[in-house]
Amino acid sequence: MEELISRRETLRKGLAAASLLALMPDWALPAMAEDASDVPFTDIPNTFNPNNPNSTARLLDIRKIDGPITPKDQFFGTQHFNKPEIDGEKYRLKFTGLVHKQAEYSLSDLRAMKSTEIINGYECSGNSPRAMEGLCSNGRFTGVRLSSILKQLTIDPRAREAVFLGTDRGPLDIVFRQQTYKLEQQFGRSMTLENALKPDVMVAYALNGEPLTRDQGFPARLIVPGWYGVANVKWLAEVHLQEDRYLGNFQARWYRTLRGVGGTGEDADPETQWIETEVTRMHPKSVIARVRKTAGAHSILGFVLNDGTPLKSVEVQIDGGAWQPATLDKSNSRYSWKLFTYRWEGATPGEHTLVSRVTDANGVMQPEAAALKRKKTFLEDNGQFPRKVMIS
Ligand SMILES: Nc1nc2c(c(=O)[nH]1)N[C@H]1C(S)=C(S)[C@@H](COP(=O)(O)O)O[C@H]1N2
Ligand SMILES: [Mo]
Repeated sequence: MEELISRRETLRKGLAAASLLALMPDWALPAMAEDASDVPFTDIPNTFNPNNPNSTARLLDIRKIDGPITPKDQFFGTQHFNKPEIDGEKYRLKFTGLVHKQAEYSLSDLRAMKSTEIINGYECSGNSPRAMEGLCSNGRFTGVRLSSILKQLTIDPRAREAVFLGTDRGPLDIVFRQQTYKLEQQFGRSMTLENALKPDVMVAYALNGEPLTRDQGFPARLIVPGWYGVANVKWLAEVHLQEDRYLGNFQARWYRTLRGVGGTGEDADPETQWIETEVTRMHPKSVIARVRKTAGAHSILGFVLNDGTPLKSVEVQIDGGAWQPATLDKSNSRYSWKLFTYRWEGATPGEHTLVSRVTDANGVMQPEAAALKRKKTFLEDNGQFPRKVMIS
């Protein structure tokens, strides 16, 4: 960071041309690049393979983050069923249910509408240290505001719920009491109409300025900034407005969290209440992604994911010492991931433990992993992630 600032200052003094300054990268990693080398993490299992050909998921190797935007060909990817191959010419996005004008749009119809862009960083709600926190990315999405389409169609005042159906489908076990029904199901998610009409929710057809790939939901997908990845329905086929709650498998069952609240934290404590909640907005999480050795010191780079609430602080702790403030990157925006750097002075040879924590403006602090003990189900793991590095 300091290097970058002084480089900018030199330029500022030496160059009258403000336009050249605008070309300077507006983020911190380039400062770490010159004569810098990666410090190895010792906490990564030998079996870790972000591009495992036997897995349907692709992870981002966070050690390779080298800019604010995840390149399109490194973007993480995951889904439950098949990845439908859709003909962009034949594609139609349908709007059904409680709208006065039912409608369908082709991809070129969508592209012809007034477009909007947002930088959105998100993670799968199953992301965790087990996946080396690689089920996340940060991209620039282009599309059409969902609210502007819906308003054109005139929403029936009875509508309360927006259901988003993908083109993908597959076999599911639907359990009802003692019965299991083996059924072919379409991927579906929902949210309240109020949430669906928030101005940042969009039907996106491009990532980083290029069409979505098949894996990324071609031709169009939903993007719900600040929410866990599952809200971002890919291969979007239909938006259906209804009055009642939608209780599809991926809404009511697979994406919920069971946790204890109240009491002292012991399972036996009668004060403990067990609550089950839907997976919606991202809980604040920070992750140390990369450590670089520079001429005078070491540079720690990490990212924060959250629901868009402004941040109060990101802090780094080394070997159990005092928490130190990290520097948030200039490239950060409301719904992007928030990159941070920390300049680590005087690192001694040997193994060290580095951990970060984020606190948002509402005072919500990323918990220690142990504090999540009463979260019984594995989704929404935003615990602090202590990393081990070897300094040579
Ligand atoms: N149609 C459809 N959309 C989907 C899914 C799916 O299975 N089907 N998976 C969701 C989940 S769980 C996640 S985390 C994100 C992943 O988005 P990405 O593959 O673009 O990274 O897609 C979401 N959208
Ligand atoms: Mo996910």
